Amino acid sequence: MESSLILIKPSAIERFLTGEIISRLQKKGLIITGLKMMQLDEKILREHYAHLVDRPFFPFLLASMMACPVIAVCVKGKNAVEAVRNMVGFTDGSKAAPGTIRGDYCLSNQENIVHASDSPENAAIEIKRFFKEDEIFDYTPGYFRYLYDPEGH
Ligand code: IDP
Ligand code: MG
Repeated sequence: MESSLILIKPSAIERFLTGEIISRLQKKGLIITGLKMMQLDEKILREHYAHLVDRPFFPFLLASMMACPVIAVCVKGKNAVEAVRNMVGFTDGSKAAPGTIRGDYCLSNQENIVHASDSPENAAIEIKRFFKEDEIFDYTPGYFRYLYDPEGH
C-alpha cells in the first residue's frame, strides 16, 4: 500500500473547503493515516518548495502558505500518489479538468487549494517533513474488504 501527503492550503481553509476535500479523499477509498493542523513557517516552506525558491513568485507563495494554518493529511491506498494527483488536477486551476479538486474549486496558479506529493519517493520525504512517526496510524479499517480484493488489488 502506497502513501501520499496532501496539504489543505490556506486557500481551502479560508473558503471552508476542508470537509469537501477530506470527503473526496475518503469517498475514493483512500485511508487516512494522519491528520493535523499546523502553522507553516519559512524554514519548512523553503525545504518543501526548494524547487521554486529562485522563482520570482516565491515570496508570494511563502506569504500565501503562511496566511493561516494548513491541514496535513496522510493517506494510503493502491497507487495512492498517482491517484491523488489525478484527483487534484493541473497546477493552474483555470486549466485543471472539471471533476478534479483544482478544476472544481479554483482558477488560480498559486491559490490552488491543495498540495499533493508527485512521486512515491517525494511522498516518503514529505510525510516525514510534516508528521512525526507516532502521528501516523497505519491501521486496517474494517471496511478494507469493500475496497480491494483479498490480495489488495
Ligand atoms: P504542484 O503543486 O502542482 O505540484 P509545483 O510546480 O510543484 O506544482 O508548484 C508548487 C506550488 O507553487 C503550486 O501548487 C502553486 O501554489 C505555486 N506555483 C507554481 N507555479 C506558480 C506560478 O507560476 N505562480 C504562482 N504560484 C505558482
Ligand atoms: Mg509540486
